[in-house]
Amino acid sequence: MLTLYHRPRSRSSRFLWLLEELGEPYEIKLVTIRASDGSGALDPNNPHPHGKVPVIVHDGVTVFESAAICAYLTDAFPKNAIGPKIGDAMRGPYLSWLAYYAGVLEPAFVSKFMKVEVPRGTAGWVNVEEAMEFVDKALGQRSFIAGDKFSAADILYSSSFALFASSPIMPKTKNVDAYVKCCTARPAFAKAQARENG
Ligand SMILES: N[C@@H](CCC(=O)N[C@@H](CS)C(=O)NCC(=O)O)C(=O)O
Repeated sequence: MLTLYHRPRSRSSRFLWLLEELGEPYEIKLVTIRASDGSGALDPNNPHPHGKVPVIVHDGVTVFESAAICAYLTDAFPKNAIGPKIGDAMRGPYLSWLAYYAGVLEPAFVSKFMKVEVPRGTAGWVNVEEAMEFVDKALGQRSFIAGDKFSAADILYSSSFALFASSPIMPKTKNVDAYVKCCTARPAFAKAQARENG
């Protein structure tokens, strides 16, 4: 049994997309979360340690943090090859890009959103401009973020870039635009949108 704890239009939405890509049966449990405007509330039914989403429970095992959920699910459900297996040359890049998302890219975006300057040499991440220059270069060299094959890492990156498409926070580039269009044209993206509300 595989359960996604989900709040519509939040970071858990991209896991509907991943689950649709995997083609495995799953159930959605809608939960409430605390919103930045002070509304919302912790949900006692949510197993996440901080009451956040996403979190999944698979056969009694709880997994939280987006990058960890990607790695866990693509390892557990390899049928549709959405994540490279151990031994695949793309495995190292895949894990690197998953960790880079959580440890560098999200903190870079949040820093800019919060108008906090990223201290060079002290923070474990860099500013958005430097991170996006790296991402843009990578996407200029290959079709997807970790190689020439679509993976769960692309769900994290393309869904975030789609979200920031009209925001001044994100530097815009042709490579990123084309990448977002290509990833979100996948049938699983549309299927996930249809399940957004549970
Ligand atoms: N690092 C976490 C972030 C999860 C997160 O912050 N989710 C937001 C929704 S977009 C949330 O649940 N916020 C409610 C709260 O912070 O209490 C991940 O990527 O899984």
